[in-house]
Amino acid sequence: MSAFKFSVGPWNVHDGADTYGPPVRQEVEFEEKIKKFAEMGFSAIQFHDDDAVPNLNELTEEEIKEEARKMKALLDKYGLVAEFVAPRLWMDPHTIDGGYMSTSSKDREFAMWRSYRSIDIANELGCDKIVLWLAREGTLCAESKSPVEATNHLIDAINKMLNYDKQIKILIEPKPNEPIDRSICGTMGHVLAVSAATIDPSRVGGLLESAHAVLAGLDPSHEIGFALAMNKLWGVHLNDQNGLKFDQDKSFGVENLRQAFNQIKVLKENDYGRYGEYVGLDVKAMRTTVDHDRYKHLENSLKIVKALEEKVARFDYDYQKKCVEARDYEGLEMYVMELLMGIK
Ligand code: XLS
Ligand code: MG
Repeated sequence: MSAFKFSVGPWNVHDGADTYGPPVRQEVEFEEKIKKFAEMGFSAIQFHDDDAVPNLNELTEEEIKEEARKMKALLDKYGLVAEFVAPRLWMDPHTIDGGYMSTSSKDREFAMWRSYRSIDIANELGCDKIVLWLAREGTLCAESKSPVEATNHLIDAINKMLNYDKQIKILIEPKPNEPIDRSICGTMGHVLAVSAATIDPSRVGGLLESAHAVLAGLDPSHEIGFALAMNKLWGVHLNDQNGLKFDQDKSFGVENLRQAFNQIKVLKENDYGRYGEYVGLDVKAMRTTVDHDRYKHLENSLKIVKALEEKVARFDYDYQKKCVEARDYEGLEMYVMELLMGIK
């Protein structure tokens, strides 16, 4: 039994196309995906605005709300809820050079239109969280934008969202690079500084994705811990990453089990989820995965989270204390390794 409630995004089951090659699996219908997610034990769905309302650029504001209501009915059918809505600005031809930080005022207006629509969709879906993964917010050519202006554009954009809806909460999902070269908001520290600079810091927090922290050269459990200490950890995307390369979104724990253990440990020690927060997965199947295994990476990630929850429950805090008192960190480290290897 897990202490957590789990969430997943429909993009976590995908056709396997990447920058270098075409699809390798059949796409599955949205309804089939969420039916399977419910069977697997997920209780919430993460949405991009256009996952919830496809082709929303072509629709009026009323039509968008109407479509979102249909999506809500579909979620109800499977006993699922929406965790958040994220404007998918990086995919749009209007925001090739970013949205909120674009040098074009037209693009910035478009980014706000999509953000307001995301808030409308969230309201129809019955959730109060907007996630900003700031994929193209930063520079490809360092001299093309002022980092000062770009940061202020982001703060302005968040203030406008906070004004548009007095209940909505904004969760920034930091990432240091990719697809952008130099991001403006790369770590939890950046997120909290931006939060503090907005008109209502109490409604601006963070969502930590493990792989993004690794890409910033940081340990995800420390990023999680830092945000928890500030009461700003409102979401997590657990996954894994093999070093500093493209964002891999590997199954949770498959590259660095000790680091994965410490993420679960810090979440459990601090009773993460007590305000209804979800443990989200953001994992990709390998390109070689065959059609009928398309959910395996999700099943494996859930299994690993739950197995690590058990390891945390068995963690011997008395022994840890003794080791710390004796400064026997070699002993403590070996104890953790033995626990993870199943020797203890
Ligand atoms: C991509 C991001 C994305 C967000 C939601 O790297 O993690 O999946 O979680 O927009
Ligand atoms: Mg993510």
